[in-house]
Amino acid sequence: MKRVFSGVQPTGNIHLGNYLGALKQFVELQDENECIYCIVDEHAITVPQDPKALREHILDVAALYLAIGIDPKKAIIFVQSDVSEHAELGWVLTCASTTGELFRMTQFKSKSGGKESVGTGLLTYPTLMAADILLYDTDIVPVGNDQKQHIELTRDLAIRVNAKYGKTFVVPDGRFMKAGARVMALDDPTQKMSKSAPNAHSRISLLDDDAKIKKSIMKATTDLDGVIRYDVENKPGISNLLTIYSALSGISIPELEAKYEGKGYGDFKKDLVQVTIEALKPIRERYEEIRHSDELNKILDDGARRAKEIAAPVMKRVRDSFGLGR
Ligand code: ATP
Ligand code: LTN
Repeated sequence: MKRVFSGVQPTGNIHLGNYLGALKQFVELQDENECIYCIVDEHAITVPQDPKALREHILDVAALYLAIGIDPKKAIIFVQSDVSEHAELGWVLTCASTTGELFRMTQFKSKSGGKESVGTGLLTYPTLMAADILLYDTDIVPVGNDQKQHIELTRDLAIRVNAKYGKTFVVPDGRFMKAGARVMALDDPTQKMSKSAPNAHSRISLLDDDAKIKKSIMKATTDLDGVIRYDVENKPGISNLLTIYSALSGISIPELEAKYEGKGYGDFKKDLVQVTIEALKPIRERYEEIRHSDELNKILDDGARRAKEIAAPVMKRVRDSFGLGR
């Protein structure tokens, strides 16, 4: 059995990009592997958060994990700040990293772009992410494409520490979806779909109602030539919608191209609205059932306990390797 670890930030608006790029894999992997899924609240505070809203968003993500089909009997679901070893190993790995490699991260560059000074947490974000992963002797990390560089850094840090201090960490691999690893914004298919984009119609959140789903898809940016063909370079809007359609329905992109040959964007979009509504409705219904149940907190308490049982001995190994403490 392989150990799988991944995390999602509790920053609201979990969207189709998060689902198709990452969360769907979480469900697929849970039967054959030992899976650990984290709600990374310490990553969320790399940018200012309203404390009350953050607490709500933590439970929102936990409920969504269950609503999409993660089974707490199979997988561990827990909150990052419930296991103090994350922050502890984060510091150690910050010390094992260099400012050069952190300044090179494209996510840091885009989030700090143009500003003279930004929160330090934005820079050290990837060393905390490396800590999350390495703390569990993780083999596989299912994530979206945008996290590739962070996974590479995690591997570099693990290899560096192992070379210097003796075998301390398992070196993990990223796992990326074929369809859905990078879902683009509906209003601008050159940007990735994001939780924080100001235009709500740029994304479809997993909890959007049917009317919102319809409006966002019907408004989605396409092009003028009216042909339904996958061509990211020249037709990024339609290509993105084909990706979403394919990932949600299981129908391959060539099959979709054949199905819609000679038809217009209007017909295609109307069908995609239906496919999306049907995929998200059961998630929304299950979410409503669980979100305010007592069960949710019990699952997170149990998850934290089980996570800590794995993390504590690994952290002890790290302290021994580095010569920390007595
Ligand atoms: P966002 O950019 O939307 O604010 P994020 O990447 O900052 O999201 P998370 O919520 O932690 O933050 O992401 C959870 C998972 O979703 C990660 O594995 C990430 O790679 C994936 N993901 C995020 N956006 C997309 C996207 N547009 N397409 C595919 N996967 C994505
Ligand atoms: N950086 C990720 C979230 C994240 C994560 C992790 C993913 C934090 N820790 C550990 C996988 C493994 C993001 O922004 N999407």
